[in-house]
Amino acid sequence: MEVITTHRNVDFDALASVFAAKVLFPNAVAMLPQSLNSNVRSFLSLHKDHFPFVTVKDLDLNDIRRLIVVDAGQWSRIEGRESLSERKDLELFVIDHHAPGDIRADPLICRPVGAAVTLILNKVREEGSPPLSPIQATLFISGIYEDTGNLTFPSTTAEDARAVAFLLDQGADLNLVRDHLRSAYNPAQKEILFDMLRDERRISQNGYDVCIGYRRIEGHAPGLSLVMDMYHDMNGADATFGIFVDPGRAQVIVIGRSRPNTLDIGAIMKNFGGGGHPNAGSALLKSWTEQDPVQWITDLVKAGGKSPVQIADLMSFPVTTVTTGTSMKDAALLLREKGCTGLPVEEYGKVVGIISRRDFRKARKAAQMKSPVSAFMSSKVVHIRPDSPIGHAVSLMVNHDIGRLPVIQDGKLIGIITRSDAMRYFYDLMPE
Ligand SMILES: [Mn+2]
Repeated sequence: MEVITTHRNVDFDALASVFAAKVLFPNAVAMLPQSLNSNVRSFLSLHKDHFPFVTVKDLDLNDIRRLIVVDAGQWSRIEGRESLSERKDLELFVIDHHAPGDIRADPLICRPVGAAVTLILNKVREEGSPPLSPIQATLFISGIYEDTGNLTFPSTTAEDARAVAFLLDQGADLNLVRDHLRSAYNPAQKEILFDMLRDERRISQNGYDVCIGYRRIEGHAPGLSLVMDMYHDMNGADATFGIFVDPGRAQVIVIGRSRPNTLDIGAIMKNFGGGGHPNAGSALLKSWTEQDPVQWITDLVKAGGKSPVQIADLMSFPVTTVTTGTSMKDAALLLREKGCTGLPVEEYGKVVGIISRRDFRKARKAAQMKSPVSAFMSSKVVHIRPDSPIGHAVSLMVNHDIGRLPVIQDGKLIGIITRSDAMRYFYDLMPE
């Protein structure tokens, strides 16, 4: 028997991948784990006839000759792995878009695209399979939209967009997609969210603002990842962790979210046998000994947080400065000569102001150009430390509407970082 399966807590990409794989392997049986995300569960209750499936309980796993695993590469995520992972005679085929896991398969298709179903649809197109039904196309496009945040997550590739175009050609219905992906937000989730907001802890780690929510749960608590999405949106931190402790089952679920270019959540979760993407991930821990959650996350971030690019790596130095007594005219000449848009103003070796192009507009009269820069400079100096992450520089510039930040260490000016330095970093325009 040929069986297609996927990871526990089936989401739309996993479900779409299973049924797209069924286009490639029409004789295979779709076997879904018993834990389904709530929106997938409601989708299936309506579409059972179009997408028939079995569970582990319906099959004798020894009858499986060939196992096709989609959207997962790790045995720990597969239901029935106890009897499947040790089988020597089992033919394995994996199609996945996560970092390679421990399922040794041949063939193995594993590339970092936004959604696993994209990889399968590539094969479907290559093989020139018969046209998809609009119902299939709608399910498959839901998988791509969910895993790529409607093609906005940084993990999205041109391949994902091409797969979307292909599915729209096949009649995918975007009105239905919105409906499928709308998550049920029930009173239990609301209660968890409110408790977490009331009792949140914040730490600063590796230069990042990290928010930690901690809550006890009892038994199965569906929709925690939705709770975490909302919690992360609301608390505005660089990274957010939710620690959900279930004393009855002696297990802990850790879910993380982060803003782009901050902490790599997937890498952190991997240290704990979990996984995910740079901006979202989770892990299930089977042992928990009442540690202080804040300390625990601090250690976890320290151990798994990729050392971020720091201001010191991007700043320019040495910095051209003027003193408070420099005339506006001389400062203007210096600006033009250096081709920059602003200069720090120093007095006795300390930065006391910034004079920028904007300030020169205020001093249009010729007489005013003879005044010292101290008359026109802005003396509110927002500065940054060299070991801060680049994300902090960007939020300071945006919040204060400024284009440059002096980099100050031990009271001394050691560099300057500008908006264009930050842009260069974000758009990968680093000079070779
Ligand atoms: Mn996926």
